[in-house]
Amino acid sequence: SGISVQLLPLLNRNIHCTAWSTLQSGGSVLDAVQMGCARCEMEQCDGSVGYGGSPDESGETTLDAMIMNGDTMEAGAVADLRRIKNAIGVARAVMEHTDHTMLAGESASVFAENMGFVAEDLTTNKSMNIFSEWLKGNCQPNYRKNVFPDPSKSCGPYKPRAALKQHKRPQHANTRSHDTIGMIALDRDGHVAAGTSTNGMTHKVPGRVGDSPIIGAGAYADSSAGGAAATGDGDVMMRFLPSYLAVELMRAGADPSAACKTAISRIKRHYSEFFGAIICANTTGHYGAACNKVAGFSQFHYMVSNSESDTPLLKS
Ligand code: SD4
Repeated sequence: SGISVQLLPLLNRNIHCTAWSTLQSGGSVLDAVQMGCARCEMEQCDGSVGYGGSPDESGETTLDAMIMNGDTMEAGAVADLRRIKNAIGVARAVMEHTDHTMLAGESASVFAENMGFVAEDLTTNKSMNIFSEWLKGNCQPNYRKNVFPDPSKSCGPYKPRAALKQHKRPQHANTRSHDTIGMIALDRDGHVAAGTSTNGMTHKVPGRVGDSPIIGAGAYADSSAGGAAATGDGDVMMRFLPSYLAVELMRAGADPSAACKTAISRIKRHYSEFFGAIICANTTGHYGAACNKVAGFSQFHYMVSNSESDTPLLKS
């Protein structure tokens, strides 16, 4: 009864099954995307989704998320969301309860509280530890040394960036596998939805917003063409709207794999070493994926459930 495709930060079948079983039990494609992402938020997938991950330069975890309805082209997004764990839920509330598309920062949190979302501290012992190690100058073990050859330049000892006048201090994607959950769901009636949820980039400048909540960058859905979702080095990827591009290429007749490859190579033209991946699915339920293979990090995993098999197919 449709298809659910997702870029998963963790090889976690349960999260995948949450989206698929939502579809199977008659939920809408939007419900499937929301429930799948929300589960990841609660389980803190890989530390890159939900609370307790990717502390910023002040130690705080902030969340980005979006959801898009490919039938109506409505979308809802939150950026730099603070104190609320269920970012994808707030994104959906923005879509369904306001005339707006994106709310950001402190005011987004106030909106969420007014909508009944519980305000909680998003800091955990783990995120505090990542932060305090960084203050001391200890990099996380998974830094992309190949991309940032001098890791000492990109971690502590902490000095405010402004004082250093170093606004371009390199950021790091968390590269154990990849980050962010990105999902596409398509049902048998051809409804398409897509969404993302992430806690962004570790040690980001407070206020930094990544690609994930940007419509057309993190994800895109149009029931007349298909859906796409992307993950990786958001600061670079958002400049190319890869999800929008992939959907438009599928509309023009490209098969999903070719659409994904083109979206990735468009970014590579300018940033050959960027870290990122994209998944897409068209309205006939065909899907594809592509990533940029930077040395040492050549694998992205995604999972697919469709009516031929409701056992998630794991792909690299
Ligand atoms: C971001 N794309 O905020 C997200 C996080 C990520 O590898 O996927 N990092 O840039």
